Amino acid sequence: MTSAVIKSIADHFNSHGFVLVKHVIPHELVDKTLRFLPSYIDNKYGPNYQSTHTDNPLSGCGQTISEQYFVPLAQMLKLSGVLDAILGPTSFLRIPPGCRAVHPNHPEGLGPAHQDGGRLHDMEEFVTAWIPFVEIDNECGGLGLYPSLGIPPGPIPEGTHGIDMGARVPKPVHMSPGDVLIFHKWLPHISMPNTSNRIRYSFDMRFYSSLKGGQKKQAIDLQKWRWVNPPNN
Ligand SMILES: O=C(O)CCC(=O)C(=O)O
Repeated sequence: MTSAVIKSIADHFNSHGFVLVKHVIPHELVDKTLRFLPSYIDNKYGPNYQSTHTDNPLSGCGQTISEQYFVPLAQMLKLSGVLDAILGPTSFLRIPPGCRAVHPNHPEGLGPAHQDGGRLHDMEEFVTAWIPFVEIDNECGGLGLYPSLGIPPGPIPEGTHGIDMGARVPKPVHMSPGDVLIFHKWLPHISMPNTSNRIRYSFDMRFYSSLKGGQKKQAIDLQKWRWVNPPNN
């Protein structure tokens, strides 16, 4: 990626609170993940498994098994220069990344409108990277964004039905495997229904610049490529 492309990606993120980065994950990595995830999830949960917003199939997967699937994806993003341009010297990946399998006829997706920053209280500045492994179109759903709100400077109150968006319609983001959607921690978004006949496999990764005391999860140091614990844990 040239520095002009990286700058335009960062400019889009800064003015809209999100950016879609096309073709950043090589197809070999997408294919490798797709060879693993469906059988792993079937074996762990059975064929009728429905993701929820709070479970995570990669938890308990074992460091060496799971690492070989998500570390190369994080590496591609880090080495592209995009994360550093958006977040500053991006140094850590929260572990484990979210992992989703949203089945057909999941009419409400995984949950209502929310901000990641309003849910992950132990983290300060971070961005979320949403990485699908299947084609994301109107039927398969993916994430719906509310950029019309601008980037709110902090949490919008969230009730049991999420953030009240009134009559606002979420902006769908169409993506192909290999694309990555990066968004600000305060950007409201919603998990869209999957009305296709395909299972929607995706990862969501959180990247941040510094490791603070009080963070609950382990991280991968993206400079040294090793697992680290937050201080005082
Ligand atoms: O993958 C999805 O459908 C929802 C993911 C999401 O909302 C999130 O990562 O915050």
